Amino acid sequence: MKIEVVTLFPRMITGALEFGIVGRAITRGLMSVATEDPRLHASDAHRTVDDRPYGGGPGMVMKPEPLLAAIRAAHARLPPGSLRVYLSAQGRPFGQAQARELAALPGLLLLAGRYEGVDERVVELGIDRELSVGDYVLSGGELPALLIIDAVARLLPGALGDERSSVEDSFAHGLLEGPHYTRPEVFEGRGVPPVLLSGDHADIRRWRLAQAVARTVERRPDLLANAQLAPEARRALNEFQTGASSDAGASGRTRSWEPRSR
Ligand code: 4G3
Repeated sequence: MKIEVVTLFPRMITGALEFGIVGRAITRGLMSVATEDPRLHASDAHRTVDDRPYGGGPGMVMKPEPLLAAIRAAHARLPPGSLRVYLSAQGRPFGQAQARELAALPGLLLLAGRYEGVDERVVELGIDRELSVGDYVLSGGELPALLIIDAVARLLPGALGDERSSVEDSFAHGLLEGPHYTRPEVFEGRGVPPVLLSGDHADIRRWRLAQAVARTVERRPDLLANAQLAPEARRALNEFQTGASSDAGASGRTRSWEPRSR
């Protein structure tokens, strides 16, 4: 997959992509990331990329000519069928489903804005989709662009290596992940749930699913409203809900192997 990022700070993008799974995906040739700096398309002596907003008000707006020129230069390097995405807090929410959709594309252009935003005519003329990575305001679209690159990279076939698979991940099943443990068996006086030491793999699977369900109910009940749960996860949820609601107490029955709620 080919990715282009249009940004006034190219090194914010390239510097962050050298590491971990994303870095390996690039060195393995599964993905390429290039940048295009709108400042290189500014025609005046001062290389101006911003201007004051029509109608007044605070802050500056990215001016249209150098920005659209940068988008077109980057888009011309991408294969047909590529998508041009603008990151802003006004966009539709980016989630795992969107990540899967983007990972299936041959190419992706990400526009990272600065200042108060970009001239709206650039969005009309040069952008296919406006996405938000969450309900908060950042000083630029570079971190959202990196976040999307990361979420997409780990879905590319071969990116996680043979031993791991993104289908095991949080959200792949529509549930949060449960807790993880490694050695030592006792750490600062705290043990590991005995079931994980039992060697009974069917039991371990059921326990992990129950943990994932309990955590999702507690922390992200909104996920369960839309979740496409596998039959065995659906069964675990029903068990949790009947078990939890038929009992007194604020958060249902406490099982000995469940960590205390935080
Ligand atoms: C454009 C994205 C860019 C307009 C970008 C701000 C938050 C998100 C920017 C604008 C951003 C997000 C740069 N902040 N939630 N800041 O995805 O108003």
